[in-house]
Amino acid sequence: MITFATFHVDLSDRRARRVLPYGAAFRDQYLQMIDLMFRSASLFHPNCRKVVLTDEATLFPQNWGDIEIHRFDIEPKTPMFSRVVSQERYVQQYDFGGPLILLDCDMLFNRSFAGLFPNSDFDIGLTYVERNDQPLNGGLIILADRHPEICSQFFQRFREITESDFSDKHAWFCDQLALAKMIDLDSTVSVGEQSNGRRRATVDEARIELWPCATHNFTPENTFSTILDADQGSWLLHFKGAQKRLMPHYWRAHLEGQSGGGFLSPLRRSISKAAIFMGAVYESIKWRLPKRTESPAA
Ligand SMILES: [Mn+2]
Repeated sequence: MITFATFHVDLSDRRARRVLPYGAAFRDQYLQMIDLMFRSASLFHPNCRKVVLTDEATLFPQNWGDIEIHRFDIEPKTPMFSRVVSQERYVQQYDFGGPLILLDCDMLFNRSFAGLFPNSDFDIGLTYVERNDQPLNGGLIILADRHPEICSQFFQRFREITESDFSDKHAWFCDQLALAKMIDLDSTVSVGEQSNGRRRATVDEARIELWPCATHNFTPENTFSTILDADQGSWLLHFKGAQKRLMPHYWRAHLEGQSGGGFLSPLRRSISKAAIFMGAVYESIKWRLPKRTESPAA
């Protein structure tokens, strides 16, 4: 059984909002994203475990389906460092009765990750893009269940580097900078001719497998026209930054109702696709309107 663990702390109060470099999504929007992310996980991984790592204060709905809330004594004003701390503590207490996927909540599964584990002997799985400063995405960290001790040591090292080397980036980006320091993308090796971009590295004893973000952690363009059709190639869609607005539309048009949903399901899907189409039409004519400034992606 695969466990999916996301991280969320409520930053919607004014004090915490000062740490956000750009507009905070509202609390309810985050709860909706967590809900949809877990629904998509369940769609492709029946009977998976769903876990939210959080602080002592963040409120969640009572009896929130089968979602488990794990609370840690962490500082919400430094969300990315606090995420690494809670991930490390969770990994240390995890029973490794199956793989563990640590992921952002602004993501939708588009196919099953279960096949990754029997087909390779990695301990830690990550996704990368070819860029200099932060090539490894901190939003998706995959732990196989073969060597719990090695995974635990990797996370301890990960947290130590995040804490000591990037203390000025504890609000944002310390995790991705630490991963880049631990794993130099230029020194990773391609798995083979048919690798489709898959690469390998070793950190201490941990075997690291890297997949391209283009296939395993794909961020679509921030337009309705790019989500008119279901994505055929990507395993996981990552609605970073301003793209978050597209996530519920993609869910309703292309994923919801795949496992039944009753006789109204095709009708609801058609209505959702029509809404995306109207969004695309609006985008194609809005060149007359003042341009919105785009936020950097997180
Ligand atoms: Mn994200």
